[in-house]
Amino acid sequence: MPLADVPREVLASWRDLAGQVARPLGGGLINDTFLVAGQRGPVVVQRLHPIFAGVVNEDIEAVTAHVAARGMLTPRLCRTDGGDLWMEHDGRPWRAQTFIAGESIDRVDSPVRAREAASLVARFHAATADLSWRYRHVRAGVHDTPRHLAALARAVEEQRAHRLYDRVARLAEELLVAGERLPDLSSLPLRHGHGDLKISNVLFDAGGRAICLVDLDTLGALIWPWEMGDALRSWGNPRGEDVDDARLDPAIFRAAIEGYAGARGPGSALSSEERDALVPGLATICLELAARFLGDALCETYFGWDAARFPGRGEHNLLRAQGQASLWRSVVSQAGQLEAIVRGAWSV
Ligand code: GN1
Ligand code: MG
Repeated sequence: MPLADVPREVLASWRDLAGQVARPLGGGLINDTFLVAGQRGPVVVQRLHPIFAGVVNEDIEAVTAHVAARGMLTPRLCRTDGGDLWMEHDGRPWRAQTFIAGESIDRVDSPVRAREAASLVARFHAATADLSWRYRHVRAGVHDTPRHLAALARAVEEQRAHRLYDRVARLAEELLVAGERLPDLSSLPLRHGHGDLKISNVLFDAGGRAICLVDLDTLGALIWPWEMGDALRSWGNPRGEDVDDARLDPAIFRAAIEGYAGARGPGSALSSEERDALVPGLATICLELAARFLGDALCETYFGWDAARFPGRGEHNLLRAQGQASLWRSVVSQAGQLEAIVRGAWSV
């Protein structure tokens, strides 16, 4: 259950926040997020979802300190009065971060927007290319697609009495069959990445410039096609995640790729193997997220949902799964054209 308020014992850990007013903030599906009117300005306070251990904040501190030193705008952790990066309350980690005023959007409304986001991400990747850091919080199997597909197969096997079973099982069969032909990208190098570059995690200023990345719990070492595939499945889908019929817009895709290639800069070159894996990686991420939503349509334990619009968590996640599955079909059917865009962007 999302929390409605920040417990007073939590706020008491920061002198600046003690006794101040908190209000819920943002549309993330995982953590509970609040904006607190600190005495020295607004601060974002979050209770982390159980999948994240408090030690993830050491990773956030290392990466944000590194990119801030290179002149990038980024949220920074606010240490508690005791000097810690987070505190524990009722067995759950809480933390405070500086608030950056900016606009968070759920859907990309134009190619220009995608170009902007991509250019910021390219600068972030360039800024972290020389960071030497071993991540303390490693979420095993984040993009282990076979593992996510196996979890879906298990849910279908175990939840035959579920009210949505027939609709879930039909789509699951299609995804599981496609999942038998996944590309093998295991030889590609790991790079520092954000890990969850959906468009709502990119803040824009009033003039439409992308100014910083937020939602940093997924920072980690991952292959570039997962990082950018996850970005593009969000940015390239102007209809968003709450529709049953999405498609990948090639004009937005092109703008993002060209924006990224143009801003990446020297000294952090990508190999042709990494670039060639981008479109297969994008298709795989769409399939994977479809499988994750679909499994949760039966299990009803993980993704947040909108009780005002759906009768249950299962119904919302089934719709999301249908949306990501249609996006995956759209990517597969346009793969040749998308691959040509990637080749073109790096050949100029
Ligand atoms: C979740 O928490 P949020 O909204 O940033 C999820 C991502 C999914 C995304 C789909 C830790 O992200 O993997 O791509 O929903 N985060 C986690 O909207 O599972
Ligand atoms: Mg996230």
